[in-house]
Amino acid sequence: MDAPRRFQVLLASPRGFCAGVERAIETVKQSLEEYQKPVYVLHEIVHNRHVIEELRESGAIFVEHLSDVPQGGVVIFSAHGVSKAVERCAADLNVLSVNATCPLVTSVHRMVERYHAEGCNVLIIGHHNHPEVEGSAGRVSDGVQVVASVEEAEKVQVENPLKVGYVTQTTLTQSDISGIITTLKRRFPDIRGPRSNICFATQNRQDAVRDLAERTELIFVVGSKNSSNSNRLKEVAVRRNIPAHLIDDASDIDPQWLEGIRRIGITAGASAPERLVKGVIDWLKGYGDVEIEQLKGVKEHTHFAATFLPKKITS
Ligand code: 10D
Ligand code: SF4
Repeated sequence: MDAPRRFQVLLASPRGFCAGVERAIETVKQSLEEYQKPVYVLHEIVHNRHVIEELRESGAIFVEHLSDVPQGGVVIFSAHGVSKAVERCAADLNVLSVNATCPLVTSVHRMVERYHAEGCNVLIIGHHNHPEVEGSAGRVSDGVQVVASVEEAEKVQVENPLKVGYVTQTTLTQSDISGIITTLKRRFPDIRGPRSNICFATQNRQDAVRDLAERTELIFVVGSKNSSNSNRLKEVAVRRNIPAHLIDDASDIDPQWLEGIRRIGITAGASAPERLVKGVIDWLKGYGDVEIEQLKGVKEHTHFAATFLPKKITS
């Protein structure tokens, strides 16, 4: 008979929900209590399948178009933020909008608006078609382009090379953006922009995975496939030559991944609930003895109060 398997499981710290995600989910929950159901949410409130399923069961209706919200209805804008056109359209359609955009994304919006008001072309370093990038680009009417790679940074054309500003998506890695920023600075020496807009929560979770990768042979990143920050956590591990898998929950685990593995690291993206991490640990317990160690990491104290809910539309 085979000897029982033993796993040492190391948990990254910090991991899971960030302050912006907690606030966004709380905003949906409060809205469900405050307004007559149903409450509509434009786009997934955060990019996590389990969070969406849970809120859907509580009465939230997720839509991709404002035209799917009935007149007089309530619509919540997701944590990733929206364009000015979406805000205007909601007002025109006479729907009550509740803004669950993370305040750190809103500060990127303000930066885009300021550069534009000062006559700059604005370059948004980030992923094409990601809702945060689309929302940031849509804060101004023109003069914005998305730059997703060094190749795109080499080719991008601006009206006046002396008047250019850039911002970045909040959930990238420093190594994703450094080559792009270097290229832009070489081409447009007067370009203005921050070191990055990568947020503290994204950075802390990446630093924690680096720590995890030093001590483990395999890493599970709990998070959904459309979650940018969760994908970046997997990349951080893979770049350190540690096999890593992005899993929605324990049911995604292929037991073959565990062949010859003793030390397993677990982390979770900023939109992944902690109960899913517990589910992975419980699943591993079904495979052998599990010894758990919680790594020490940066403590996060940031809390964003939930969105102020406007009064119901009565007419
Ligand atoms: O895809 P993502 O990482 O931007 O979003 P997710 O909903 O997974 O996590 C929260 C991050 C936000 C809202 C972007 F700031
Ligand atoms: Fe806000 Fe950062 Fe969380 Fe995005 S990952 S919601 S920017 S705190």
